Amino acid sequence: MAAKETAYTAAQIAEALKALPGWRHEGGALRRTYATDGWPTTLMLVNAIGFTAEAADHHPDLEVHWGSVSVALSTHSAGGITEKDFELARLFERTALWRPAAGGPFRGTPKKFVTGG
Ligand code: H2B
Repeated sequence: MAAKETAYTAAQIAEALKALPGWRHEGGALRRTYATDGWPTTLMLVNAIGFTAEAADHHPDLEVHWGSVSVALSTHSAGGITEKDFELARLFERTALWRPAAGGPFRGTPKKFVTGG
């Protein structure tokens, strides 16, 4: 089995989570809740997560509410959490929380958009 398919131990997960604030190890999955400013942003976030997950062919479980999206990542085929889950969590962070840099070309949306949750 390739290394990326090997399930991490609880200690390895705890160590890797130090670089992913907002994420936790619970119920056999990596989990994070993103809070949003409401349903339209929630659906855009679901689509952004869905697009990247499909591109990776690695799919999170999602729980969708009016003002939040909860994400749970695990690798079913490995029976645990693997590098695939961490890599996708890092990608979701960049996608969901990205904002234009101050002084750059973009004004950025005036909406509250996605917060850390
Ligand atoms: N997603 C997740 N989260 N875990 C898996 O083991 C998994 C997946 N397996 N997406 C993939 C698809 C597999 O079912 C297909 C056939 O590649």
